[in-house]
Amino acid sequence: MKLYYTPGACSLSPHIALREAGLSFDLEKVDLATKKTESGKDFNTINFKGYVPALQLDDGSILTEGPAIVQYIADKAPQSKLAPANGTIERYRLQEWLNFISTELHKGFSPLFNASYPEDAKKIVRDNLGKRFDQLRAPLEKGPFLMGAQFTIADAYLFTVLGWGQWTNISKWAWLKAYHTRVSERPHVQAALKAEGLLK
Ligand SMILES: N[C@@H](CCC(=O)N[C@@H](CS)C(=O)NCC(=O)O)C(=O)O
Repeated sequence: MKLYYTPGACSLSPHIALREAGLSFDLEKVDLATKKTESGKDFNTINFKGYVPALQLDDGSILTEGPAIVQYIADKAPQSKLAPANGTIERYRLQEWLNFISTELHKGFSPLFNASYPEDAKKIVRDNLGKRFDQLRAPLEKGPFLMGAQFTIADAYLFTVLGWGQWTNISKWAWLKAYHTRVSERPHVQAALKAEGLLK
């Protein structure tokens, strides 16, 4: 498999999942500004949507959309317990979290990355994100992970999104800060951050 990624972007979530799952994979960096990959390919021909993450499977086909990719990875390595078994209520609980992170947090952040978005509108965006961060207090204080004792792909995704703290300063939310530190200390998370050049 090969993961197309951009350092620190939402592709960090499947990158962490691949390492936590113990699967072998290659990485190829994508420059989102030019849509060129590090080997010189036009990324739009790999993912017509033009965004990371994109996972090239062993048969050469491409899987996109972070929540689908991380579930594929987890199901390739069931012994890693990165996702509860398909068909169980716990699996739907996991999907409930993936959807929350994707639609309420990940896409909630997007306007903050947009230089042409007006500053007063960005304040509303930050306030909305803040409400979602408040709602994470109970599950994260209970923790240690989103779904309890077991680290799952939802944690890889939430950790990734919370890493965009330069836009919101998550340290104002003690439970987010503690959780982010807890996840960042995992050896496979450290390895992913190093491989993306985000850690020395
Ligand atoms: N719906 C997609 C969104 C992916 C996405 O937002 N990727 C961002 C990085 S975090 C990106 O590559 N943006 C560049 C672009 O859209 O041109 C998913 O969940 O995988």
